[in-house]
Amino acid sequence: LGDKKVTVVFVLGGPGSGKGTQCANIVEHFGFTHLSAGDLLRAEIKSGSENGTMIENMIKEGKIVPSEVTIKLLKQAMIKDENDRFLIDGFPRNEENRAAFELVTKISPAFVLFFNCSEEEMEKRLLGRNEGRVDDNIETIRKRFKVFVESSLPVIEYYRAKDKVKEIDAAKPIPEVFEDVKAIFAPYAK
Ligand code: UP5
Ligand code: MG
Repeated sequence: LGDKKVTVVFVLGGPGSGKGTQCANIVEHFGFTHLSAGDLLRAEIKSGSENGTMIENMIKEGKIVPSEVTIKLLKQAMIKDENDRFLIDGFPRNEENRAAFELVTKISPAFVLFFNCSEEEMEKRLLGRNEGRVDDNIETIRKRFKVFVESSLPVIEYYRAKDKVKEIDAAKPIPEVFEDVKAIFAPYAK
């Protein structure tokens, strides 16, 4: 990012584990900027970009969009924002995402916040969300779970081996999960 020095926290966890919900709380209490990779990709579809159709098809199938597309959006968002603390939500989702982000941005995360939740609970939440997301149907949800286990969990294991993972029991009610999140972010209080 040129001269800009930033603090980045990767917020990871399965589909429906509560990443977006808790990021909103962290923004409010700790002054981070929330960058949801999924939200950036959905905005890219809406903007009518040339990649829009490709991105939409991949999201419908629960597949991981090519790194260069996602990284470009994340990088642009970090450059544009005056803040120097970012929550990157839902990225990196596979080993290739992780390695490419590091190579392109030279950023390594301060830590990884991992929301651990059972598939049974996540499925219930996603089916109840009702925000009209094209991937919140049972067929796509099952594909998302499979991609999470096969491609995204290894990224969490990579950071765990580096002692960078802070794991949270995300099956609890929202306020209780946030109590645990707050304890982790205490050193970042402004
Ligand atoms: N809820 C939240 N917390 C709760 C709690 N503790 N108890 C009870 N209910 C709770 O929450 C989901 C729902 O559960 C909400 O209704 C909420 O009120 C409730 P939310 O906070 O939205 O969960 P979140 O983890 O953010 O779920 P999301 O569906 O956004 O996760 P995904 O990781 O599946 O979605 P994302 O938007 O990150 O990615 C979507 C797709 O984009 C991917 O499948 C992929 O195709 C593509 N993508 C890429 O290709 N590359 C990327 O880098 C990122 C995305
Ligand atoms: Mg989300």
